[in-house]
This record gives sequence, structure tokens and C-alpha cells, in this order.
Amino acid sequence: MVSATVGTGTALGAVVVSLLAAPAQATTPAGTPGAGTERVAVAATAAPDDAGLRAILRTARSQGAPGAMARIDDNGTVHRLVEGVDDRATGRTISTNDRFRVGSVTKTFSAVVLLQLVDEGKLKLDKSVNSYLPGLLPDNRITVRHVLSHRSGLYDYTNDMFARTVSGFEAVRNKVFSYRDLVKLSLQKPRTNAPGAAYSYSNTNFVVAGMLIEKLTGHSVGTEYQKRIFTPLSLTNTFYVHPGTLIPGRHANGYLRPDTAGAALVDSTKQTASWAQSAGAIISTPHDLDAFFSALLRGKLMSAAQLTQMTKWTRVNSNTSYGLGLRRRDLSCGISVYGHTGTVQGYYTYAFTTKDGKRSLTALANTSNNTTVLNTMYRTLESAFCGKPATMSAARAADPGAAQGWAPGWAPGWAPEERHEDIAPAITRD
Ligand code: REX
Repeated sequence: MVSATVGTGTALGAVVVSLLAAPAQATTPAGTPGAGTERVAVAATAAPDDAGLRAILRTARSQGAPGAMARIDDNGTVHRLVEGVDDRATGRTISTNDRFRVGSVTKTFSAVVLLQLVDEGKLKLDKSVNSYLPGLLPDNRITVRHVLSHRSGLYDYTNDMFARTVSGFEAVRNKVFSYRDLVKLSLQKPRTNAPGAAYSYSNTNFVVAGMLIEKLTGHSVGTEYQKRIFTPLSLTNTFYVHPGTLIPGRHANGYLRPDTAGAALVDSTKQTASWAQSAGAIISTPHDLDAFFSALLRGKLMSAAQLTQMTKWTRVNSNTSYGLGLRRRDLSCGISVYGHTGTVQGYYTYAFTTKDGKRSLTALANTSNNTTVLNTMYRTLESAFCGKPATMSAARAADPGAAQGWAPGWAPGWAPEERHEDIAPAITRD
């Protein structure tokens, strides 16, 4: 069951500053601070490829996702595409109004709060974390910037927690962790690198971010998200309910795929998400995530100086870079898009916007632990921002994957490290 609806609004397309100009900055080796090859166009010009998106959502469903959906907000025009169900028990069709667990997209919200605190003179990015949280970390050289850019070297405790998918999940489904519990789990393992020396994605970093928020404001992260982001942007379908286990109102159920082939999907909707908290426990909708990332890139959430800090890039792989709680994806058609991805049990999210914030995409599949679906959903970025494959650049059209509308990195034969952004290899398995 597929539906595509396009709302009315202002004209498609927007001004392109310089589509085919030279890359903004030279490519740098992966894992080191540097820009990669940021695309210089600030806007998407080709219309979103609704038919291509529909095909991608169908493919995700055929690969095991009970449902998949995408919403594009394009300068006032809304595209909504849905495929499959949000509840396997009732067979209800998934809706782009469904709330869901956004996983690590939460990290951008946490980074925004901290950058606002920088604006308020309460935090300095290059100061030691321990100067704010004395004795927390074993190395005084770890700075706030290292944490927000995943360069602290703090081990990701979820590698062990979810080494076995279903039993790992069930062991924490109803558990309530303190931030200190989670940091303690991380510190049982050696650091992955010296402070600042390399990029290594770790949830521990954004647990520390949550601790900084609470220490500097004297309030819970939920209170600060609400006051600083949800309320000012009227994100009325966005929630932080930790340690509550329920998603309020109409929502998509999440279905976790077990490691054992052929075993039944596990309904993972209800959980505390306490293992994630400020690294991944927000609940939202496509409308609200589109509005959030658009506002962020339009400079509505912090000073221009802090947005510049947030968009100082560490290269992750050939088409991905990481700023401060923000990912950048370099697409085949000459634009970069900015946002985050999210994986919590039962939910895969992609939420990205253009540099001018005028076109935003949120795509969701209500399953996880299924790399095939994750890779399929990645292709929604190309359809949303680059349009039909025919509009891709000549260079990319020469790639076998690009010719089929696939994002760079997903065609068969590409190096494995190009196929997945940067989730720890042990975490997501086929
Ligand atoms: C936890 C396990 C994955 C998922 C994780 N999620 O670290 C954070 C996140 C919050 O969203 N990160 C991703 C589980 C990478 C992001 O930034 O996009 N996998 C699952 C397993 C594997 O249990 N054994 O797939 O649901």
C-alpha cells in the first residue's frame, strides 16, 4: 500500500550559488579533522523524485521493514510517502504523522543546547570536560569539542551492551541508568584513541554532553530541550519522556530483527531508552524533525559563530563528515546535506536538510538490526535532494550504483567501509 501526496505551496527549487564549482575545501584523510569534499551548492534544484522514493520504501519493506515512510518539506511544498504498516497487530497503514524514536538524531538536539550555552558564556568548547565535571574522565585533555565531534576516544559502551541483539535489548528495555552508570561502563574499556587524535563514534560522548547540560543549567536535559528547542520551534510532537517507556499518542511501533535468521520480529516500541538518554532518547515526527533541521541550518537556534563551530568537519568516509553533533552527507548531484541518522531498536531514521534549510527530508523504517534496510533507506537522500537519477552529475552517472539512483557507497563492489556510515561494525549486522 503506497500513497504519495504533495501539498501546495511555493514554487519548487531555489537559487544555487555555485553548483559545479570546485570543492569548498580539499579532501582530508578519514578520521582527521578536516572538511572532506563539501559540496558548495546551498540549495537543491531538481524536484524530489517521488517515484524513486516510493520504490525505495517498497524495497525496504520487501527487505523486512513492516513499514517505511518519508516526508519532504520543500520550501513550503510537502511530499508524503508511506508504505506498509505502523502496527503489525492491527495492520494500520504507517503515517507521516506517526511519532517514533529518533535515536541518535537526539545528538543534534544535545549539541544545540551546549552551543547555546557557549553563546551564553557558560561553556567553552576547548576547555577540559573535567573542568566542568571534576574527576569524571580519566584524561584531563579531553575537551568539550572532542566529545561533540566523537574524537574523545571514549569507548562506546553499547558495543558490549548490544553484542547480542535481542537479549541485550531485553536486559535494558526497562532499566533506568544514571549517566554515571553509563560512563562507568565505557571506562571499563581502554580509550580508542588519544584525545583529539581520531574520529570514533561513541554514544558515551553524548552521555557526557547530557551531563554537561545538567551541570551547567541545573535542569534535566528534557527540561532544557523543551525550553530551548521544542517550545520556541513549536515542535508539539516532540518529546523526551525518559524514563517513561511509552510513546505518547499516535506512533509507529518499532520491530527489532533478531540475529537468528527466520526468528520472529520483536516489538521493541516500549522501552526506557535509558541506555541512550541524551545520546538517543527523543521521540518526534517527520514534520518536527524537518522543522528542527531547517531552523538549525537557517541559523535560528544559535549565533552564526556557534553554527560555524558546529560545521567544522571531521571526515568520516568519502561522503560523510561529522561536525559537532551534526552529520554532513555529500550527494552525487553536487550538494551536501546536513542532519543526523538514528538507530534505536525498531527504528531507522534519516533526517537531513540543505544548507539553506529550504528542503528537508525525514525518512523512517520501523525496523532495525537489518543493514540491508538501513542501506536502502540511505538512498532516500539521493531521491529527495538530487531528484531523478538522470539529473545526477556526469561523473557519478559513470558509477554503476549512481545510474540506478543509488547513493555513492551503496553500489555492489564498493569498499565495505564506504557502505555504512560509521556505526561500530559489531553493532549492526545483516
Ligand atoms: C544500538 C544498538 C545502536 C542497535 C546505537 N544507537 O548506538 C545510537 C544511534 C543511539 O542512533 N546511532 C546510530 C541495535 C549509528 C546513528 O548515529 O545513526 N543493534 C539495532 C544491535 C546489534 O543490537 N547487535 O539495530 O536496533
